[in-house]
Amino acid sequence: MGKKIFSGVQPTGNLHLGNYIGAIKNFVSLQNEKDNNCVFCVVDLHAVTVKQDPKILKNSIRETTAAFLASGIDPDKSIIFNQSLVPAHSEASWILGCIARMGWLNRMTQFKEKAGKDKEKASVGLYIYPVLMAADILLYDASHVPVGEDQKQHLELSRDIAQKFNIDYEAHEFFKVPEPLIQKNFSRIMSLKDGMKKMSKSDPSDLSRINLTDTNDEIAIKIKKAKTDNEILPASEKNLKERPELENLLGIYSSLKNQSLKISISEFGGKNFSDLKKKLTDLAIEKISPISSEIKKIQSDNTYIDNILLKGAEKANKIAGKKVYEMKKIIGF
Ligand code: AQP
Repeated sequence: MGKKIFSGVQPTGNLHLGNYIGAIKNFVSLQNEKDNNCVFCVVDLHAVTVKQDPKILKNSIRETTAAFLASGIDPDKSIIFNQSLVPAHSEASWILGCIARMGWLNRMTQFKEKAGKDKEKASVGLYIYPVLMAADILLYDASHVPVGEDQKQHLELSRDIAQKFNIDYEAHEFFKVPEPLIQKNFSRIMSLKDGMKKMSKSDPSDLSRINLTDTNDEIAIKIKKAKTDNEILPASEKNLKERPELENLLGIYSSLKNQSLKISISEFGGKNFSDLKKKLTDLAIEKISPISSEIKKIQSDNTYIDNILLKGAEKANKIAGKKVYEMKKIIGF
């Protein structure tokens, strides 16, 4: 039997290599596996947990959709839609918010990181973000959720919420308990400027990430300026942990080349950083430039993008609307 897949990406601009390697690349492989049913969502309700400019948000929703399509997600095989077009997500999120415990949410590290020191000023939405994520996943009875490593904790929370609802309402197996699908290797791509920080859309420095819409020149400059140390490259995996920037560049190279880290290390052992950077630049351009030009091509036709989202939302509404209706019946509404 195939897998039921659900995953989402926030339309917060600057889709980067981390989003691609950690998530979107896997979406495409999962879509192309026989018998899988895939739902890929542009999670715009999640995006407004921090303030967004309405015009930029609208554009980002389309850009994220274009990135899905340009990377190989096929609207005839997978459901593609934006979350705000399907009211069941907000409805289910409220109900599940009454299931989730404060103690569970207080443990979420992403909230702590994103809220920073002044958490009194963070939105309530940012705090309950993982509950909305649970609603997204559970409404589609997803068996598997492909995400980057940074989302593992939120997925565990979704599992806890599903189990508690099933127990509290004696609704045996009403919610399917989803499994995370996190790649063993290269599941967390780090900033080009700091090997200890994840590559992120919201990093103020554009040099910290390679965007899927970057030109070839921009990719080359960013890799050239990526942080490095002064030592030659090692011939074995030993000591790589103490050289996070090197580990990251080798990881990106390996992932884009679909080869193991071990093979990449044997390719570059004893050489200089400049050798790795040169080959990585060529490879990154080879892989990203077709996606980047396809994104631009697709983005020139907003009606085409909007129609895909509308058609996807129709299909999603049928599935999610039915599930939320059943949820309401179970709880006595
Ligand atoms: N650096 C990363 N390495 C591997 N995977 C990553 N993902 C994000 N960053 C990395 C994965 O991409 C998917 C979509 O992420 P998202 O847009 O929903 O939110 P995020 O995790 O908050 O991504 P960003 O880029 O870091 O955005 P900001 O800066 O707005 O917080 C997810 O599966 C995620 O794991």
